[in-house]
Amino acid sequence: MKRIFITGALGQIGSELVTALRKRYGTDNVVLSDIKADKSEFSNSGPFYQVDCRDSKKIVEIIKKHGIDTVYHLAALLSASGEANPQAAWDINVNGLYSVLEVARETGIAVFTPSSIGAFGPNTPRDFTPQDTIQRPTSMYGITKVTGELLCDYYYHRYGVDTRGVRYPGIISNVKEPVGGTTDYAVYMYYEAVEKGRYTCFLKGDTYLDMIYMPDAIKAGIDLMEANPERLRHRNAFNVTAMSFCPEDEAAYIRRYIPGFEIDYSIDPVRQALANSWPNSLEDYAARVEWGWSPEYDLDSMTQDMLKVLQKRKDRGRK
Ligand code: NAD
Ligand code: AKB
Repeated sequence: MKRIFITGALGQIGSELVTALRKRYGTDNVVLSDIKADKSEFSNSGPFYQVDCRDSKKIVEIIKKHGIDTVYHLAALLSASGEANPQAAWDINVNGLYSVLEVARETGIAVFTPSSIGAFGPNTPRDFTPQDTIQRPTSMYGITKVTGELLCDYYYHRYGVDTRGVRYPGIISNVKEPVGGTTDYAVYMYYEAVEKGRYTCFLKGDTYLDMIYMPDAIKAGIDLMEANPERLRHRNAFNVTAMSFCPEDEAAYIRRYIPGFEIDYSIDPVRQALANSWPNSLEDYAARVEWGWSPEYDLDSMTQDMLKVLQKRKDRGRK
């Protein structure tokens, strides 16, 4: 039975990963942490620590106290927040990961770290972007993600730390709304479709990006950490994807179920520039071959599920 520690547990991914890991390994075997205080539904339902991921001394204490063997390191600033405050993005994303890797070196725990499609840049091949290719990102977020990928490789090769990770595309979910990302539009569009029947999008209608539905993103994180290490040739920064679409495509799929849905555009130049520098679509062959990655949801099945969940929540709110 694994004993798991999560940093950034109150964020978009953490809020759903916690539930999946607790179901699998038991509530007391999943220890949560975040820099924020826990006012979520997780309060009083298992161990939680309010701690900065850069505080390696405190994290070592927690790891030892709970006999932790695996950390999911999710604490980070996302792309648009990173452009608003590049110094903080470097400090949290790079020094936070460095602190967690040092803890892993000292205590022998395994580390899962998500990279991102943001680790690619304008010189990267845009379509079916290969696993191993040019990475010259132009955003601070991307720079921290490439640095993180290299640091994780280094700690594995130099110190034998069991580092593993994926490059997530934009993640679409319905538990915790995303904050500070570029792909967030794809989540907000579903929320606003159900609430108002219309959405003003901050990316141009023909901006293609890779996306994945949260259940598949969670599955990727858990399956990779449970994979046979002997099969892993890459270990860190596996490309994973489920679908590639643009805002116009998403709107068209929403109209299949909400026929009157309308979209218009008010472009945010910062997030548009970030999106323009990222791939249109990824190739995820290495993840499929090395640990059996395969997503369940495509744009249609994800759209149906998102709208169903959000509509149910809205109807409950009316009662
Ligand atoms: P999020 O912003 O929703 O959550 C991050 C959490 O980290 C927040 O709860 C925040 O309070 C916490 N945090 C921030 N600074 C901290 C610090 N110094 N110490 C401890 N906690 C701190 O992010 P997310 O969407 O859950 O993303 C998690 C990871 O996945 C990040 O590395 C992100 O780059 C990566 N990723 C996310 C997506 C996506 O679409 N959500 C896509 C690709 C990669
Ligand atoms: C963002 O848009 O910043 C994230 C990501 C793709 O890394 N969702």
